[in-house]
Amino acid sequence: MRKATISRKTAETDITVDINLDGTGIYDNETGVGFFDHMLDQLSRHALIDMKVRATGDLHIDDHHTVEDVGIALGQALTAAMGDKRGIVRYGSCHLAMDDALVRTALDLSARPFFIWNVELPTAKIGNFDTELVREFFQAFSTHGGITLHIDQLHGVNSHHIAEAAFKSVARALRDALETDPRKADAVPSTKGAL
Ligand SMILES: [Mn+2]
Repeated sequence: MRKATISRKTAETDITVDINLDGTGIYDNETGVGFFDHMLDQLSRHALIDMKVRATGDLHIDDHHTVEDVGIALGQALTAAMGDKRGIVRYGSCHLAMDDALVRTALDLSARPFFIWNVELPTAKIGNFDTELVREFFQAFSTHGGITLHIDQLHGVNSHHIAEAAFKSVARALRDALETDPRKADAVPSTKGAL
């Protein structure tokens, strides 16, 4: 089983993340930011990654540090759980439709963080949630997960749908990339021999 637990404490946030990449999408996420919990649940459920997140952050300031730092911790957990990446498919992509929203993700579990975010959320808020934090989360997750991550919005008018489609799209792409390649389960998927 590819599992990891990461605890990360700063003056701004105190976070514990528990993941199992070989799970079934069982989730239990409490960050104090309701919409963000809803998004983490999507990530877990559609990537089939068991995920437990507990975060206590300086929400009296705003949600920024909490969302960004969960992205950092989840990325670190992904890196730790993947280990040497032996046998994984490595690449994943997904066109994810959700009502008006259509979001495409293409990713490479390359250990070379690169982040493209071509998404415009039309409103500044979803409920109390600052929509700009969706980008901050994925930037942190890409950096610390060592993911080449391209997220492009093809359609969409509703911010909740676009954000949720982005999380689900990343989840499905991640699920595919993390699968074991049945034709090459014994090797690291790179001509370099290491990732
Ligand atoms: Mn929703």
